[in-house]
Amino acid sequence: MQLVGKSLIAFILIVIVVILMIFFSINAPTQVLPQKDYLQSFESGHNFTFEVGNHSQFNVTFVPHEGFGEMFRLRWRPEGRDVQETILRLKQSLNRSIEGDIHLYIKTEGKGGVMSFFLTETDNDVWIFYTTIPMQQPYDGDLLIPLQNLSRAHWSQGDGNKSFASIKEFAIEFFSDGDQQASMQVIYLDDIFVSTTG
Ligand SMILES: [Ca+2]
Ligand SMILES: [Ca+2]
Repeated sequence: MQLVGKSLIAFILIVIVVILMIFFSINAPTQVLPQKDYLQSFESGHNFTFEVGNHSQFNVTFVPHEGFGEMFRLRWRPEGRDVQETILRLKQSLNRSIEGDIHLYIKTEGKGGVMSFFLTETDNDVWIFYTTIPMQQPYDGDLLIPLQNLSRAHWSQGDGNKSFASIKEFAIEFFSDGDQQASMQVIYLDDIFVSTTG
């Protein structure tokens, strides 16, 4: 009889726990994920233009990216010794404001060089972010580019005031120079977006 009583109590406790688990799973606060405001997902309209240095060769294809449709595959062969010779720049026209940090997916082999990302205002101020992080060693993931880390490029022609209210172009470039020599490598890009919390 005592055993039956203990089993009953155990059963009732289990029922209570299960009811509580169901209750809290239904009422759990939904996580607020950042929304992706895409600049480029490489799904359609591959509307990039390229600028290429004299000693830079490249080949572009689009390949499957599991869960993300297609991605941009760049085979880059920089043979010169300075920025002007080796640069490979992808540019895309925009007509919009940018109101959050930039994210992009990048996968590299880590064979050197420098990467930069920049936004050009309609007044021709250029705001740029340089990094060697995905270039110095193999990288596979999201790269965050905080808007506040963009600084004015020396070739800017605008009023010098930083404003992202009217952006006419974004660009991503890779180059090799004396300090950060790059060799032939394959780089993948995808999922270029502005994060918003709306
Ligand atoms: Ca994609
Ligand atoms: Ca400006």
